[in-house]
Amino acid sequence: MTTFAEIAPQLEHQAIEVPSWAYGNSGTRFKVFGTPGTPRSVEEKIADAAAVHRFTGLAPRVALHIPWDLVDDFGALRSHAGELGVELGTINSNTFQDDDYKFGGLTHHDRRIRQKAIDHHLQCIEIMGQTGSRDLKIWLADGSNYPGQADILGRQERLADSLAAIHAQLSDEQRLILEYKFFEPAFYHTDVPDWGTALTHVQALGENAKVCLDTGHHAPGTNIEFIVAQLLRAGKLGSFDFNSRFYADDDLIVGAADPFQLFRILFEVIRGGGYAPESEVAFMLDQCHNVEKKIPGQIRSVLNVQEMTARALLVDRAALAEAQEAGDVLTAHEIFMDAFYTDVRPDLAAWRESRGLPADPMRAYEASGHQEQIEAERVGGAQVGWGA
Ligand code: PSV
Ligand code: MN
Ligand code: MN
Repeated sequence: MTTFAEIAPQLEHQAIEVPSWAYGNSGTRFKVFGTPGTPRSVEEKIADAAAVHRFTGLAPRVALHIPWDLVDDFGALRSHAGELGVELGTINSNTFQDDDYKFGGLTHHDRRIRQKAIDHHLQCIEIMGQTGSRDLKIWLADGSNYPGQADILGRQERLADSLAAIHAQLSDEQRLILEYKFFEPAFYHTDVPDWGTALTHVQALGENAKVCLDTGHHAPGTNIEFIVAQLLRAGKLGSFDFNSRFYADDDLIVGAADPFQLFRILFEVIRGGGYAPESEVAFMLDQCHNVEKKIPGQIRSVLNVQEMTARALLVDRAALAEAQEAGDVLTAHEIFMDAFYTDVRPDLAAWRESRGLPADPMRAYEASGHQEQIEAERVGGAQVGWGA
């Protein structure tokens, strides 16, 4: 049995990027509930992300979404982040909130609109230069609602051309990350619905083009850890958008709906080399806190990833391989489950303390008075995300 002391050094390098939009008010198409203390500016969103890092030591970078996080001076925003102890991370493009994109962006049949969508990505690449970001993450809302509405094949051709035009503007150190999603907002066909489509496109682009796996973007019952293994094998797993779901793209706290699935995913990440210190797989969250407080919602999320990573590291891989090769199904399964059922929370608490972090970041945040302070200071928080 592997012990916590043996795996603890591997927890040192864990970094989970948090999304700026997690700190803004979000909701469903039915209602957006305002949360007291919601940031009024991009700077305040970064400050909230920095608070998550202070209490956990796990979240050194914050991802931005453009134009939600558009500011005049990204250099100044970068300095602001640095002063708070975090860095600006992935730049997410957004071609889903403009009337012109009603029938698509990068896939659009109208050259003008397609060029507008390409230009938006070029603007994102410029921003990356100022923020020092490595990754441009592209998720497209493109698709159609009715059979016959759109030329599926023509859209694939145009998508390939548009992606090539964007990719050509990246430096060798920068990456294009293509995110897939099986439906929503389009309900009949989506132009990048699955990992196979995303893989086909990024393979055509080159070495620095990869796939983003958002854990909420699959049909119920999909074996996501299998996709992880495949993408790692192809050298094409660029990043994760972690969240959890009961029904569709629920964007709930990671590990809340199905902790065992999170464990299985992290096991395959580790097994496939995606968690090695030199790995370039980015761990990110893509979540919305509709009814819970946002900073502790993010703290809970990064802690859940850390906890499940520790449990996945505990799998005795040598013993597992032996059982697998002996065809000993039940022993292999038991070894796997033993690690999953191990409560690592006390060991993690002691380990955090030994590194000068709060043993229990959730309680430490509660006791810090930080939430009361931002609730008193910030009145009229900006609504970001889906309604912006
Ligand atoms: C789309 O559902 C998505 O997962 C993409 O990552 C977007 O950038 C994000 O949600 C917005 O919350
Ligand atoms: Mn996502
Ligand atoms: Mn999503």
